[in-house]
Amino acid sequence: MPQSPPPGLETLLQHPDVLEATANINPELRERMQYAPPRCEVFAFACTTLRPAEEYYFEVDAEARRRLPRIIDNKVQVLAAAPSPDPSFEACYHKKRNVGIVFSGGPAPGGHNVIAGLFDAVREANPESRVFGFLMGPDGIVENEAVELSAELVDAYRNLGGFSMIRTGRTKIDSQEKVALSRETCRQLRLDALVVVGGDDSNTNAAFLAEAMHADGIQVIGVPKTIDGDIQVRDAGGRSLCAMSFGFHSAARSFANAVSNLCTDSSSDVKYWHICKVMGRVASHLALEVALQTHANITLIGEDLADYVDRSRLEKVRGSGETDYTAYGMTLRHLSRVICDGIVRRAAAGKNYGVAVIPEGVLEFINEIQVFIIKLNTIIGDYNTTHDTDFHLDFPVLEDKLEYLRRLARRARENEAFSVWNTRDDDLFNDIPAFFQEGLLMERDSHGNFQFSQVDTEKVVLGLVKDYLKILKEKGVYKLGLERSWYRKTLQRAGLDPDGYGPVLFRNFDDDGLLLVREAIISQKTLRQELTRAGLLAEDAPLPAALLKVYEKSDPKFKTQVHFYGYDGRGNDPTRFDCIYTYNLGLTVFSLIANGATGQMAAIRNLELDFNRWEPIGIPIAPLMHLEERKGRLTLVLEKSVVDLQNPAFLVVKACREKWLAATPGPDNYRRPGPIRFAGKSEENRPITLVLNAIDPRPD
Ligand code: FBP
Repeated sequence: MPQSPPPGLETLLQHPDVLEATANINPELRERMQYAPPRCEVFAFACTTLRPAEEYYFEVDAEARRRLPRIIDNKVQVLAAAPSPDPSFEACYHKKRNVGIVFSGGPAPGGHNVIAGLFDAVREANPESRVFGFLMGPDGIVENEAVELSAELVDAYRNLGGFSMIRTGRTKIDSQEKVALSRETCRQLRLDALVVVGGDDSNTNAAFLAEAMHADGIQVIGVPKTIDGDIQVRDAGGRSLCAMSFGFHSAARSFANAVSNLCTDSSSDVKYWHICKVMGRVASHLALEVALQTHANITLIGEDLADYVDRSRLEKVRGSGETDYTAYGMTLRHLSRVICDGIVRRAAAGKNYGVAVIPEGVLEFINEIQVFIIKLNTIIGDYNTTHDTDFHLDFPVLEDKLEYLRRLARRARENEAFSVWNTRDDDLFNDIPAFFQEGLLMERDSHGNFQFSQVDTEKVVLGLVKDYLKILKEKGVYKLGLERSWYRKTLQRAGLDPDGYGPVLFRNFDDDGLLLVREAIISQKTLRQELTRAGLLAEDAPLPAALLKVYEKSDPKFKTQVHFYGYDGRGNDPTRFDCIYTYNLGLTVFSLIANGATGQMAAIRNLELDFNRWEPIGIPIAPLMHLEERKGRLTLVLEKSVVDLQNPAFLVVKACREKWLAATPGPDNYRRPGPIRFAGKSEENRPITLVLNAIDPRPD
């Protein structure tokens, strides 16, 4: 029987405070949505023109020239004001247009403002123009699923994170059939232009669509989106054209706030190492920015690990005329040693806690994993082509996949010419845990990328770290440093002489600093042996409780908490930097369209400088493409930018490593960036990476 509501409930629900408290929109959100981002100077004019910037040049890939002949010779274009345009130009600029826009790939904060900027510019140029949003990513183009954007809809998402207005997807328009369907959609909607907001792969797609739709007169413009920050464009002369994709700053700030909170917790509770994996499929830009924002104790940078040289190995073969190639690049074993070194040193300084940041894509930079990824890509790609089927459908469970690999290894034994997967590969692969095998064999995304976000990278790394710490414990190396005053007090309370026992218990009793128990003492048994040998304990006497307490305190327990920061930061509302950046990208897109450009990516030059120096530009996409291995074959794609180890941002992090590790008694050097704020300055101005990379480190 339905129960009748308690008396007065209706009145309670209508109370203004209840209405305010339960509304979907709170005052902060309202303020955010009403914010009108400033416009770059050039947009003060009703018309803009494009000035080809001949000073920029690119090294064009021959395959890109062959496949993209209509757009390969595009130039960098700088937007300029057109204060008194001639009437025909003005008429064309303001003509009625239909423009379609699509989000492609993972969400990135600021995407809605690209739409808002474009929508405002389109409507200001001609109120009768229409903007369509394709639903669910590129599938919306292929299947003609679109919604016409109204002012109400656009207003409801201004300055808000996510891509929820029209949603997104990862479909790649990579077949003749999908291209034909996309052209048909554009024709049916009478589109003048299509805007693809996406990462490296989606901008690659945009270039191919621009080429395919050239004859139809449909312009295609790309927009550099990805939290990974790996769309950073320079010309062949090293001049920066796009310093950062949008969404990076907001995601990095969101991750940094969470990591910084863990630094606070960790240094309060002093019992956990927090292992934080942060997104970024391959490049470690996000981890680098998090390091700069938080000063976490350990931050791995994949690109740096790949650059590792084991000097001891080179030393061993010095003079023999041989080169030990295994000395170059990081192995999983080395990696665990690097992390353990930091953990052990902090423990010696009395800090058996800390925060380590691990980039999601770190394994891509580890020698043996990279080899596995490439080999498995080739095997899966070849299987699909040869059998015209799908490897993952044919071998749905791990055991079936492993059995297929075993068959390949047998084939390699029978036929030396077959080398893609040999017995050694199979043995090595069988040595890694099943969850990681599964991860490495997992289906690639539609663009052929290895899906690092699906792999428990932190678990792999942590497993190795735990194993090695166990060894270091057995060797007596991993010890917690003890306060001298605490040691004295503990022994004196028990009526024992601290100076008598000190030299037997500790390796540094006569020096300064925290006390470190001798390496030989790794158990109660060995403690007893040392005391007996020194004549401080009779053979059959019980261990004094105070000495046991000292030993136990010096024996660190490695307790961890594992975190993954990715999807949360991707869904954050944008920082003020990203709000302004993306709104101006939207305005830039319209200027490119109104000036007839196609195959260009909208960008803002000088992002690293103050807003009044930002310059909207168009960057040609085709000349940025190169051949890359995807699904086992070479594919033409936009080049990803990884962390440049010569750039100031990395050099600063490298130089501060020791300080931020803080393997000395005393406070840590954590930095608190705070949450993303919509008001206020500094943190929200721009990524620290950009600020540092804009510095010219050469002496005057
Ligand atoms: P984009 O390159 O499409 O912007 O996506 C980046 C990213 O967020 C990576 O950081 C992450 O590895 C991946 O997407 C996760 O993909 P999915 O959303 O398919 O889980």
